[in-house]
Amino acid sequence: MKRRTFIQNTALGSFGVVAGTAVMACQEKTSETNSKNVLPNTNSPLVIATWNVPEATGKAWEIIEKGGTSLDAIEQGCNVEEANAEGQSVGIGGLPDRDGNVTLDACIMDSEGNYGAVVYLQNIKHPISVARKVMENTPHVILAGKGAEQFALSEGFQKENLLTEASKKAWEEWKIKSEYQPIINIENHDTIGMLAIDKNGDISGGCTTSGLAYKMAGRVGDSPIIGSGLFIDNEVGGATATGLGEEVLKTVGSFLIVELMRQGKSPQEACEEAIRRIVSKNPNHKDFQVGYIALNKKGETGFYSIHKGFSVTQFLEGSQAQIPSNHFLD
Ligand code: SD4
Repeated sequence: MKRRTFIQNTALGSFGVVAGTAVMACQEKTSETNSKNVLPNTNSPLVIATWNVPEATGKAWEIIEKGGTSLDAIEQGCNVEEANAEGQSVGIGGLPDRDGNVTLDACIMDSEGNYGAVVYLQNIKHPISVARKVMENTPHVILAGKGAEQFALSEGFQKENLLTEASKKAWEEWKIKSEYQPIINIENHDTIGMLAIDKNGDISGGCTTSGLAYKMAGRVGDSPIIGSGLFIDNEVGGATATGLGEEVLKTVGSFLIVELMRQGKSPQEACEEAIRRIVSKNPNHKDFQVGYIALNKKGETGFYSIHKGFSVTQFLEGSQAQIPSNHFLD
């Protein structure tokens, strides 16, 4: 999967929806708020993920189709992108922080409300799997840094160098250009946030990322933080985020979306409201991007971003995807 430009929001973008094997895209934009659900109400299993990730989403769908759990689907789906050395926002090949260290954040949440996360994990390419082990094998929910790495090694994960030649080169070029200033709004994004409903109707979700490229050492974004990068409530639905994590954290975006759905909003309406919340609180929103996806218990889905350029991949039975006419704010 090639890296895509996200934050440079004036670039030509498209909303792509992948359903089954059919890929569709749309560059239409309207200024009206879309209040209806624009993706199929399936009432059946599905997988939806941020960005154009048919391999990762397809892997998750394969597990769901065979009757596997949404939790296994999420983990194994995310693993696909984490192992892809060409993807520079997730797992191996992720762009490093400004000191040249690749540090990974991830979390996973199941239908029973269990949650596990790792933050600032180095040298292990599958943070989502380590997050699952934190959830299942420890009394804690988050492990960070060295402790997370030691735990991963004790669970049998292999230590490896995650900085690929391509990412090292990109970092070296960035150093010359930026003179070590953390320029937060120029980075590209491809964080994988994934939500799935299995044949039992149970919802799980995951989020995995190398975070903002060239971030300050020690910086943690929204992706591994419950309620911000991801939230699941099996009675209601789930939501996950991509984009400038600081803005998602400040508005606890994924939790907000799930709570709005609990109050009766559709996933689409809830995503739009969460984006408006960010925009209304931040006059600089022209300079950054945030995108959300959500699904509810009925299998309705929604997605929305501040700017165009965001895309979504969805797998469900058959290939009946509808293209939204308004899935970004400006
Ligand atoms: C972060 N939200 O660390 C992540 C970055 C991201 O696609 O979404 N990249 O802030």
